[in-house]
Amino acid sequence: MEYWDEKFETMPPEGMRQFQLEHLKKTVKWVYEKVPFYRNKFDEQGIKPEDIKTLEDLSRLPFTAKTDLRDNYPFGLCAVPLSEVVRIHASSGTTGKPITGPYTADDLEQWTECMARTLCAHGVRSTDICQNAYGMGLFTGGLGIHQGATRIGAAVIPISSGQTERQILVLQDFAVTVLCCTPTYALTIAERAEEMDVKIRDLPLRIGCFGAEPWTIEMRKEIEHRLGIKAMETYGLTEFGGPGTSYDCIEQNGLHINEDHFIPEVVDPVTGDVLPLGTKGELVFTAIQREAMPMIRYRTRDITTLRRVRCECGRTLIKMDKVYGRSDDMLIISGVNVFPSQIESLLLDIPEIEPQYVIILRKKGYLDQLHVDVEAKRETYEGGPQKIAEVEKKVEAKIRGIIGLGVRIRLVPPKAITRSEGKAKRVIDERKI
Ligand code: DLL
Repeated sequence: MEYWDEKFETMPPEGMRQFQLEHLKKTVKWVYEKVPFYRNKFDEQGIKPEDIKTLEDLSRLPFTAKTDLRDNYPFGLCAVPLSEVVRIHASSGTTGKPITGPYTADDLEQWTECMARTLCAHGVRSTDICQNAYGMGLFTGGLGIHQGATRIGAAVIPISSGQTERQILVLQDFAVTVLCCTPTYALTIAERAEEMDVKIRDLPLRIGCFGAEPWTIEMRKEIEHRLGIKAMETYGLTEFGGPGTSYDCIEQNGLHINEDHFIPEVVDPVTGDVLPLGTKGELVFTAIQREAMPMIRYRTRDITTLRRVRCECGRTLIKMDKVYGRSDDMLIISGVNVFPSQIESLLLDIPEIEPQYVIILRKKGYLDQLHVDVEAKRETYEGGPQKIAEVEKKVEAKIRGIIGLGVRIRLVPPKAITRSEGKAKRVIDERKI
């Protein structure tokens, strides 16, 4: 078994707790002294840095939320002068202002190491040829992978996302062994290759490094099958430097969190109460080694479960389940809570359709209506209206049976749904709230 940083990746839990406490204390003092926002918030709650004596005291600190970042845009939460900042990334942010991510030189170094750990756990080695099809730019995916793969010594191809035919040409000609992109873009590449009659399964490609959006286990299996690879996953967010916060090991049953950098908690999304390990809730992180913008108890809005389990890979780092969805993506349809991932899991089980779909929510009078447009496989579509109606009924019955909601399925022709090159948009909510 190979680790990138054996000391931390296999550290006994007691040693890790001591390390975390020491760095938590330093970070709380650091932000209290350097960031008026934190000082005011701690003062309001009557907490001084010296009050943090044990790891359990973390729960006494106030939460930080996305709105705090927006209210202090662009650099209000930055703990160092901009002269010490060497890089600034930002999240795309579909609405409002983006979230900024400033880094000092040391922050960049830590991020690079977190990414090297990640890729090493995925099985990437210095002999690999790594096609980096994450968006290169303000988005953290591209440069994060670039730095980590370069640190490992792999040959990196910084192709960025898009231009799918060129991606396929490079995959073939450069004998690429590792593909890095969003899972939905991997699927777009798989599909285009099939149309071009390129058999990616027969190429040297062996590992995928996917992340940046929720995807189900069914989707992972589909990608593994179509590309003939092991589809590994990384999770992260701009607020914590980008990808590399947690990652799959060869076991592929939960993502190890780099907990020497990020202390995780899971809380009840409504009350904010800390939940015990093994319970599903909202993931909260505290960054304990970052200098420029060390977030304290940041509410990620991502829903998962933390598990302290013995992993066959030998890593002792705590694991989080595959992200189930975001609390703000949870759809409340006629009072029923539904995650898009539940619908995706069901759809991917049906052989007559492609894994391309859009969930549309409408209102008729006071009633919510759930519509799902899903692409028919070519054979299904060519089967004619009767075949299409039959499959639509089958999908409707399946969703109704499991989620308990009436749904209107519309099978659309092959290619009718826009393909993703980055993070896919799966939900359109047309209801006026
Ligand atoms: O998406 C960082 C990243 C780049 C992660 C490349 C992995 C690979 P943001 O654009 O700030 O950063 O978006 C962060 O994306 O809060 C999650 O909701 C979602 N997300 C990221 N990774 C995963 C994942 C990057 N593996 C937000 N599974 C996060 C599910 C993910 N959701």
